[in-house]
Amino acid sequence: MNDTAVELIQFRMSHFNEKARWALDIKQVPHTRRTLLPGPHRFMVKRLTGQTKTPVVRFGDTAVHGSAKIIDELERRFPTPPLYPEDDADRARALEIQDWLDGDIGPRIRRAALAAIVDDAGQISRTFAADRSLAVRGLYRVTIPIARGMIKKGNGITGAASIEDGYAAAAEALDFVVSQSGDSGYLIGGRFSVADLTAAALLAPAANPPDSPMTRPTPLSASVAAWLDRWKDHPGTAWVHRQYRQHRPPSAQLH
Ligand SMILES: N[C@@H](CCC(=O)N[C@@H](CS)C(=O)NCC(=O)O)C(=O)O
Repeated sequence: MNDTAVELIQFRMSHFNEKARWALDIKQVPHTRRTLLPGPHRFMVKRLTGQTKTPVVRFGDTAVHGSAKIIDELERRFPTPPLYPEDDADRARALEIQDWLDGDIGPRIRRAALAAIVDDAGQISRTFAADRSLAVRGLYRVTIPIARGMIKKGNGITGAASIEDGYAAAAEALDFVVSQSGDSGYLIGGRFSVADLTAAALLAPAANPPDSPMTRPTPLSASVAAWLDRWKDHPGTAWVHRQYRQHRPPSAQLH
């Protein structure tokens, strides 16, 4: 890869991947995207980074993984528009909110959102392989029942209480964005920052922002519809939709 080329290695439908994608898009960083299927992804990601989680962004020969580290690197290489608040105390608070959402809320919400699709191989295939050929989608679909135990274990889906805990995380974060955003509509310093981007992206699986990279594929299964129904009237969902409408630009992907 040449020194200045930027490549995002991602899953198509994933809130942590959406965080990195949104940061690349808002900074209008011309880049290519390599979309992997969860499962087979691990060979390439492990080779590049020594671990298996996406997103990964390659800046030339340097591979950075972890959405917060990726945003930090983007902020350094492509400072405009800034995602970090200028004021030191605001920046520290915005990064603290990002840490909490990344480390605590994000994985718990994913657990509940995944629980709504994990028993439906067709829905999993539509969610992660929508852009693939019919043959690849079909093949992927038949591997799901074999991988199901691993998907559940890997995401902490261990029973009803673990899923309830995911609902609690979604409610907590939706309540938080409403109480914290106040009159300005933003979490920190009266303007859009890494805190808003992180909250909106990580809440997207619950809020289903329309016309966005995180819009659920249709038809929705009954369990996905029930999961989304829980949150559709929460004012936090309207907050997420507003961030998407006002601050989520179209893709800066190179074609
Ligand atoms: N804290 C990480 C979390 C990344 C993460 O959990 N990625 C998931 C997708 S949402 C993943 O790639 N899982 C596959 C694996 O663990 O092998 C970040 O902010 O990027």
